[in-house]
This record gives sequence, structure tokens and C-alpha cells, in this order.
Amino acid sequence: MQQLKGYFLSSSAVFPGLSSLSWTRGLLTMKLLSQILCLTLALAYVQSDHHATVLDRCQGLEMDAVVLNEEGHLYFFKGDHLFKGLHGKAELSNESFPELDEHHHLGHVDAAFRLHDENSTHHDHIFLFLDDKVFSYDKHKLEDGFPKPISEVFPGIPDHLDAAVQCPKPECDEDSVIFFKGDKIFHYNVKTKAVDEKEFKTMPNCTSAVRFMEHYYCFHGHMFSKFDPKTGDVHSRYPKEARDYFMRCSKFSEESDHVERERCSHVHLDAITSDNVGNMYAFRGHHFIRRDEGNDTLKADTIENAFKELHSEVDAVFSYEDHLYMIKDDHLFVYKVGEPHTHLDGYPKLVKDELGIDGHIDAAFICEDHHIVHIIKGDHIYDVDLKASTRAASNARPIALFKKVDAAMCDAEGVKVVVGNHFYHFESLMLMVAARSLPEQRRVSLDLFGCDH
Ligand SMILES: *[C@@H]1O[C@H](CO)[C@@H](O)[C@H](O)[C@H]1NC(C)=O
Ligand SMILES: *[C@@H]1O[C@H](CO)[C@@H](O)[C@H](O)[C@H]1NC(C)=O
Ligand SMILES: *[C@@H]1O[C@H](CO)[C@@H](O)[C@H](O)[C@H]1NC(C)=O
Ligand SMILES: *[C@@H]1O[C@H](CO)[C@@H](O)[C@H](O)[C@H]1NC(C)=O
Ligand SMILES: [Ca+2]
Ligand SMILES: [Ca+2]
Repeated sequence: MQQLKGYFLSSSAVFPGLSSLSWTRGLLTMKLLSQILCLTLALAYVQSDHHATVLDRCQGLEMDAVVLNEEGHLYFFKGDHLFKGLHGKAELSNESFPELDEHHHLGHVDAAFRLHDENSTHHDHIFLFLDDKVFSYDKHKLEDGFPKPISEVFPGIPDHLDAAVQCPKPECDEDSVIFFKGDKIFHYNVKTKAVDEKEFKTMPNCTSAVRFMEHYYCFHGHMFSKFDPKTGDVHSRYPKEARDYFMRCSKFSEESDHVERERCSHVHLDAITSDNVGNMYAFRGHHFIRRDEGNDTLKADTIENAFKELHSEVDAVFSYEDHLYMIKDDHLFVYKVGEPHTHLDGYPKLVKDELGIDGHIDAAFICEDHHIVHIIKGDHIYDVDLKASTRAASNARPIALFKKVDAAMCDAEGVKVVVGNHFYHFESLMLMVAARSLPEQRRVSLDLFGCDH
């Protein structure tokens, strides 16, 4: 839009001279002007169009570099843009890494990794590689003296890299960085600076690489493969589509295995609930997975298919007396559980009217067969008594441990709080609210859905 405004301004700046011109010259100028206008419009269109395609990662982008920041968020670099996390729009990368602009001639980020070297002053720094230079960032602040030539900081490592990923001990024999260029792979020992060139026979040429949840991923185009950092072995079920596991996209290819994807995706859940007989439902984007009590088989379906009125992207879901209460923005949808689920007449209704709290909530759950729904909104939790004649949010209290919760559920074992691709288990709601330190972090994919890769 900025661009577009600029074009119009510069072309309209030609207009003032027009009144003083003779009629014929005026006509000629008009013709010329309209041509210029057409051209600038076309240019502006191409520009904005180009912009739009760059911005949409669901179109299947090949990322230039991927890195996990110190807070556990993935950064995907593409051209002069940066995607933070697994959903949302791209930002300009210079907003987070301003110095990249001052070295514009270097082009885009070729490769990136975050150093793991506990005894080094560079521990947890993000290194960005552009052309023959390396930038070292400590929480978005460029370290003094950088950028430096790659050959100076990482002797023996070539310029114009394709990808890089750190590999701490014992995942690699020594604390290392793995660099990729074409089909060449270099293991760089961060202590001794020794370089060991390896041959990873089964691995495709990586265009970016990242260590995520203790696994190693090589991205090539919009596909990715999980690999063993020591041997480069890629196990049978790869490559997979990056959009299915590392991005929140609404449409998937026909070949996409919905159950497999929803179990193993790293994208956060929108909502999760377990009813009082132990059936579990987990919602993400346009899909949901369901596990029936006493059956380890998971089923996946579109929300559109089973909860047509809701369509997709729910904020929170809780189960109460054989009904699923589903909250989306300001509205509450209520479905009677069955085959098929049936939407109650008169719904959706305003969350405010039904629960006595404004919509846009993060998570909601009921513990066992009680009738109090606990609602998480931001860093507070509220109680709503469903049996009260006028329902109202009461007992507001802060939850110290989480700034933002994606989803939560409560069952006979206690409360599970889902944040990103992890969840935390508390034996009771009281313990969750009182807790001042995080319990063991568990993985949604592995520990909730049994996806081991
Ligand atoms: C980033 O780049 C854009 C476009 O090149 C420019 O308009 C903007 O001012 C830059 N922002 C910063 C923080 O340097
Ligand atoms: C860091 O330094 C300490 C003390 O010098 C040493 O005991 C420790 O093993 C070192 N850690 C690593 C990872 O090298
Ligand atoms: C991988 O990189 C090498 C160059 O190092 C190149 O010859 C080869 O064609 C590339 N393979 C693919 C599949 O792009
Ligand atoms: C579990 O679910 C699968 C798939 O719907 C079904 O074929 C199987 O019979 C179920 N098993 C039990 C024990 O309910
Ligand atoms: Ca790259
Ligand atoms: Ca939510």
C-alpha cells in the first residue's frame, strides 16, 4: 500500500503544469499521462501482487533459513521477510534485525542457527549468514564487530551457504554446527574449530535446516526430512510437506493424511476437551481429531463436516452434560454429542449473554462432572457456575505461569494446559493456579497423540 501511494503521488505531481499547455500539446500530454498512469498502475499491481505471493506461506514457499530463537519460536526467513512462529503474516526482517538493511548488497539470509556452547560468550546467539558475511545477534542486538567474514569466525566453512544447524552434545559427538552447501556437509566443532566434511548419502540438498524439539529437520523446497545429525540418515516416511507440520494452513493436498498430520503437527491447538466418559476432541484450524474412550485409534475430520455452523477455528471448547460448548469470537455454539452432532436451536448466542463474560477467550474446561466452567482469558482464570440462574464470571484470579494459553482440558487425571506444541500437567486446578514453577514440559504430538517423530 505504501508503494502504491508513492506511485500515485509521483504521477499526480505531473498534473499542475497541464493548465498552461496549449490544447494539442495538452492532449498529447494527456495521452502520455494516461500511458504513464497505466504503466505505474501496472507496476504497482505487479509490486503488490509480488508482495502478496511472498507473504503467503501456505502457497508452498521455499524458506531461505530457519532458526529457533531463545524463546522457542521458529523464525523462517524468506527474501527480506521474516515469518515468526508457525502462523501469521510475514514481517520485514529488518524490523527484528535492523542491521541487515545496512548491508543490503549482501542479499537475503542464506542460513541461520543458534549457537549452543554454554561456556562461550556467544551462547544462545543467533548467527545469520549472508553471502560471505556472518552476523551474530544476542536477543536481536548485533554483537560489536559484526558482521565479519565467515572465514574469520568459522575457518574452513565456505561462503554462500545453503543451511546451518547447531548440534549439541550428545546429539553430535561434540558441540557442533552442521553447515550445508550443495551436497557438501561440514561438521564444525565449536570448541576446537576443527572441520569434518561428511557425506550424507541419503539426504537431499537442504535449503534450510533447524533443530526443533531435539529433532533435526532439513527443508528442501516446501518439503522437509527429519535426519540423524551424525549419519545424515533419513528414515522412510520422509520427505513430508512443510505446510502440514510447520505451518497453519487451511487447505491441504488430497494426498495429505489428516490423522497423521493432526497427530504430528507442531502447530498449536486451538482447543481441547474431554467429556465425562473420556472421549477427547482436539481442534486445530479447520480440523479436529477425536479419540474415543478405551480406543487408541484417532480419527480426524474437518470441523466443517462435523460442526457445520461453526465452520473452523474455534477459540475454546468444553464438555458439559453430553454437549460440546464451543466458543468462537463473541459466540457460543452448543452441540449435542452424537452421530452426527446436532447444533441446538437458537444457537449461536452471545458468550456475554450465556456465560457472563466477554468473548475471545483462550481456553475453557470443566473438571469431571462438576458444573463450574473455568475460563482462561489472558493471564487470568474465571469461574462460571452453569447452574446459577444468572451466569456470571466470578472468582477472577491471576495464573502466574502462563501469559497466553492455547487450550486446556480437565479429566480424572487433572488439568492439562497446552501452550504451543507443549503441554503441562497439574494434578488439580488448585495446584495449577498456585504453581510458581512449571512442571515437566510434555509434547502434544508425542504424549497426547502418540506421534513419535
Ligand atoms: C525496513 O525496510 C523497509 C523497506 O525496505 C523500510 O521502509 C523500513 O523503514 C525499514 N525498517 C527499519 C526498521 O529499518
Ligand atoms: C564449562 O566450564 C566449566 C568450568 O570451566 C566446566 O566444568 C564445564 O565442563 C564446561 N562445560 C562445557 C559444556 O564445556
Ligand atoms: C545438490 O548439490 C549438488 C552441488 O553440490 C548438485 O550437483 C546437485 O545437482 C544437487 N542436487 C539436487 C537434487 O539439487
Ligand atoms: C476403535 O476405533 C476403530 C476405528 O473407528 C474401530 O475400527 C475399532 O473397532 C474401535 N475399537 C474399539 C475397541 O472400540
Ligand atoms: Ca538457505
Ligand atoms: Ca484457544
